[in-house]
Amino acid sequence: MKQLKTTIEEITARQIFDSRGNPTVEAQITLSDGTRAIGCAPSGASTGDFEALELRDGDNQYGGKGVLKAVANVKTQIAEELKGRNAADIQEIDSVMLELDGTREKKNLGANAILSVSCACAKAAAQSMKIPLYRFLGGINACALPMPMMNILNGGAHASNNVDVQEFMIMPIGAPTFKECMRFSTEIYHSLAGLLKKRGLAVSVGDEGGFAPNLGSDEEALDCIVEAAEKAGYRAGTHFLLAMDAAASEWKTDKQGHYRMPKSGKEFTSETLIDHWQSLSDKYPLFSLEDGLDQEDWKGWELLTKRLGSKLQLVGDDLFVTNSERLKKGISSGCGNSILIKLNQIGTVSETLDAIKTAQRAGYTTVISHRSGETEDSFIADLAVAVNSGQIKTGAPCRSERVSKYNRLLRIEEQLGKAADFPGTDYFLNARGGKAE
Ligand code: 2PG
Ligand code: MG
Repeated sequence: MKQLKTTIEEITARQIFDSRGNPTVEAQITLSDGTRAIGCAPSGASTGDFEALELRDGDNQYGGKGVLKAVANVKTQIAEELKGRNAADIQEIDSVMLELDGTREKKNLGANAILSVSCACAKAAAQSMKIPLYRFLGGINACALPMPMMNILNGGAHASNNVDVQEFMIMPIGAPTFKECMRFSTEIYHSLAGLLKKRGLAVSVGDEGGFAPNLGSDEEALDCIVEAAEKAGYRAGTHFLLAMDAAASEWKTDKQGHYRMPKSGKEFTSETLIDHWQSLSDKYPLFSLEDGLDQEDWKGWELLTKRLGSKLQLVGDDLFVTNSERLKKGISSGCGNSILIKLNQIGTVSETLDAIKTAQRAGYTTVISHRSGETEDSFIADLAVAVNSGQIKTGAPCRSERVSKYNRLLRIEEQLGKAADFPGTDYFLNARGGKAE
């Protein structure tokens, strides 16, 4: 093989820790020109059943959550196969690892091992070429800053309060720039803290940095946000829209199409849950609903999309798991109109790009996302700009593993200068038939 500046000279890995204090994999690539870069695997709590496998040691250390086997796989099998190859050829790098693993779920090497190497190669190649990561991944057309979906109130599997919906988010669509998005959102976030405190409610935060108070209902959560925003000078439906991730796969029971919320004990069928979402979207300026139904409730998703698809962005997270095959099934049966993109659900950069391409071709929106267990790696910020996704979900403006992505986007916006593009108010108000209010 020809020796290039981006030829891989050395690959190593180590066990580091994520934002929940659980072990995760960090891979390190050294190129022949001396460039060195790392890639870190994130980790979910409300994971979809069809995600690629996160390899855990399952022994008596770290409650079985150690990743030393995955680390060893990077240092031995993966390193042996990849040394001497071109790190800039991500498709080739990924396909070599896929072949080496040989399973659909990536269960031999572990998706955490494979992804950390895939990301580290992309970062090393960009660094060696002296271009930003978003430019390496997306080329000269990479210029759109994403609208943040900022998760300011946490529940579900991400918090130990009594709230069943996992994420209540704000989208500051009235902001003209990404920088202004951060101002709108942080002002609302701090106002929410003040409102909760005044009501004697907890202001401790959940896994993604949003507050995690005990509340009586979904409506109460949304009311708190709307009121706090008003106090800060922002109007729902004008300055910001609302978004929710129900993570309803966590509510499924043994009976198909039957749901029980684990905390409140409230029960629903697919139809009555859709009625619930409809009534919330009638009452509040809701733009986006993620995982409103379970990952196996395809019939329910069809109905949900028929009933609310023209009004709401219906995001498939556990439903699609960043998997082009599952996404194609959803597209052909009319399930959802948007996909959540999480690199570690599928396990390689190139398969992630493929899922994004499949979605964009079908007119599905893409929301680039973090995991609830994150590291300081800000790869997804660059990815969002690279594919002009237009939306990013990366938690509250609190906790450094969340803020590192927002801060990276601030730097990118500044770097792009006049070339920075931003899907502003009109796009979001018109996207769902102008029915935001
Ligand atoms: C989600 C994510 C991220 P987790 O459900 O969308 O917010 O949570 O990483 O726990 O799957
Ligand atoms: Mg989700």
